[in-house]
Amino acid sequence: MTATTDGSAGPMGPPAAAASETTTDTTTDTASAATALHGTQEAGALGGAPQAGDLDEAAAKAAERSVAHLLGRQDAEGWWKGDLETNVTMDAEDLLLRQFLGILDPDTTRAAALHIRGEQREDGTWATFYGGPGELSATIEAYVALRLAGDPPDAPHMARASAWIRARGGIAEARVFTRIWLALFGWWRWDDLPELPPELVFLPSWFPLNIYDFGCWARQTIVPLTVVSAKRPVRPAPFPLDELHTDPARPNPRKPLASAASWDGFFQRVDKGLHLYRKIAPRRLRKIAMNVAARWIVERQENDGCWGGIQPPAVYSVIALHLLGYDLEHPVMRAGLESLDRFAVWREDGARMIEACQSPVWDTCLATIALADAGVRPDHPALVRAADWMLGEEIVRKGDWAVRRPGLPPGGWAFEFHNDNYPDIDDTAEVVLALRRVRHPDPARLNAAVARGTRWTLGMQSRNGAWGAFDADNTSALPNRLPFCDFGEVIDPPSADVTAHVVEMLAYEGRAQDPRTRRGLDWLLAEQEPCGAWFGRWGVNYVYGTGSVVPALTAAGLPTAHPAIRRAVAWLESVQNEDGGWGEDLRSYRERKWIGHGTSTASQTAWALIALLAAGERESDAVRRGVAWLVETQREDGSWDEPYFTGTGFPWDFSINYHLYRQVFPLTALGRYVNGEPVLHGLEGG
Ligand code: R01
Repeated sequence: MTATTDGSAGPMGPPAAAASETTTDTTTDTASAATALHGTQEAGALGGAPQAGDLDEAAAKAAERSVAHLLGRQDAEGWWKGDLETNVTMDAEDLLLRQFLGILDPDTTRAAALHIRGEQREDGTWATFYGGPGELSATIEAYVALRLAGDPPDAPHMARASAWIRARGGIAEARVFTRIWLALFGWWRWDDLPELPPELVFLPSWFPLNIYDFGCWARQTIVPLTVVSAKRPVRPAPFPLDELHTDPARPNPRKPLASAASWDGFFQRVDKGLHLYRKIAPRRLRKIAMNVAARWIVERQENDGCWGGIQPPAVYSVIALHLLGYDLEHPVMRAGLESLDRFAVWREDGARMIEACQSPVWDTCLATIALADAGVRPDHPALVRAADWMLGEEIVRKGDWAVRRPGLPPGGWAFEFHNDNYPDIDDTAEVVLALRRVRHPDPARLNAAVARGTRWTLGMQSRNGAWGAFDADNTSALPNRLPFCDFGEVIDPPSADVTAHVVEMLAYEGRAQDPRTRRGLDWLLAEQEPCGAWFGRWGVNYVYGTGSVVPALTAAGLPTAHPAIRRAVAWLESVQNEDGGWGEDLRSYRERKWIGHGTSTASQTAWALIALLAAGERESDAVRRGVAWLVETQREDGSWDEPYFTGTGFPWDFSINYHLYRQVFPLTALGRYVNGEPVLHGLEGG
């Protein structure tokens, strides 16, 4: 298949001037160069140190193949979506939910168990990312799910898992979420879990620890869990779980309290107080609180029945509403349960994987940018369809973000198909950048959407001059201190990667000199690590942060000779692998020695290249070797493999393998290598 199958005159535009100076044949556009090459050189056949001309041709051909692959994966409606792979706690909790509601069916159980079994490793454990260490909570949840599917505890794979779990301290050492799931079936005592009182919903938005001090994903999880925590439901256990305790006679060992002078010790004592309060809490007050929580939840249900487009809040919301008397036939519950089915991905072998959420908006803006970088014409039907679809996804009403920015008019994009209450700044910035790469037949419509998105983004700037993902000024240190919050990230403070995407977008919108852009830029410069890299909050890790920030700095007008950019270039070159690629292991979130280091991956190699190209390093040895790595590892069909997780949900605790990252980022890197840095066609004559 080629990129021209739609019958248009050909997708590739003329190369940017910057690139034509450096390619061997300045008169040949990338499409004809790639076509001329077609079939003459196999990927991986470069061998040795590539000659500049050979490499340029091979890169153009690799980009061409990648374009064809990506165009072939676009949905007829205009969007792209890769699988969003996380870990088996999603699948286990889905089964436990169905067991709890009494709707677990054999087919679902068998298909989920097939997936869970396939993810188990030799030592009996499950990890939360490819190649990662065994993780206790995930291993417990996966084990329980397989027991629900009928796997006997003495089967070798089950015995290996339970022995490992006991050696790690058993259920008592698992995270709070895991113990809540077990408490629902009497496998753990509710009294030995931190309290989460529903009266929390009464706290006004200026009071410490009110629900708007939590990141939106945690907020949507916590509100339903206050109801569950107050109700303390216990369903009959389908089997005992003694084998997951170190000492089944003493299943809930008490842990010593931390010093009263420490924050941990302070909140542990508050939690003890809340356990007492539970016994004396006025019944009527609790009831009103739970009704407020129920209304809060129901008001936030999306049109498709889910909550926030992500699976965990949907699961807990369904449980909470059920506990408050919504039966399974209630329209809210029916829609909620149907939405849960839509998180399932069915494999050819009959296995069923649950996605934590779906990434169509994010994948579509990144694919649009990549295709444009590769030289696909701005009025190509695929790009126009993508832009049409993105324009239709604009969110034009207020959401939870308006609690902190009440006067700000709406106009942003969320990550998922259905998440109108939680547009995010990262998606909005990248969608604007993507829309500007398309020559749309209705430029006034596109310009108006971009103007609203830009205004909303500027309004969401935090006090420190930078941007978080979903909210402004979501920086309270208190939520992470709660004994309840022992997993993941529960606040949404500004990060370098999101701020960089915003600064890049504002610069391309002609606002590089706006004082708000300059504050973001200053914040970024101050955030650079002594080694020259930036931390990656939503991608792994310093390679993602640095790959995001450097193009923003140059877009905002910093000269490539600026010391910050030179230090970033030096850092990237210092961590390049022998094979020419870049890789950074997820363990870099825990262990300094992994910072910048790990097996080369397509997306991380691309991030490094995108930064180096923005920094003017096109002719460097590092870039040549990196581009050669991408060319050599490309598959016949124009795609790349990437078992490693390079996306971050919560640093260390929750990692994501975005299955489209391996296609879109290498294409952007190759495209910019071949054609030069982006040129914004959409701004002409708009
Ligand atoms: C989760 C959980 O499953 C989850 C799922 C998705 C996200 C956050 C942000 C974005 C948008 C997309 C997805 N961008 C900023 C990212 C860009 C790369 C977060 C969490 C797990 C446990 C709990 C997510 Br508790 C709550 C939610």
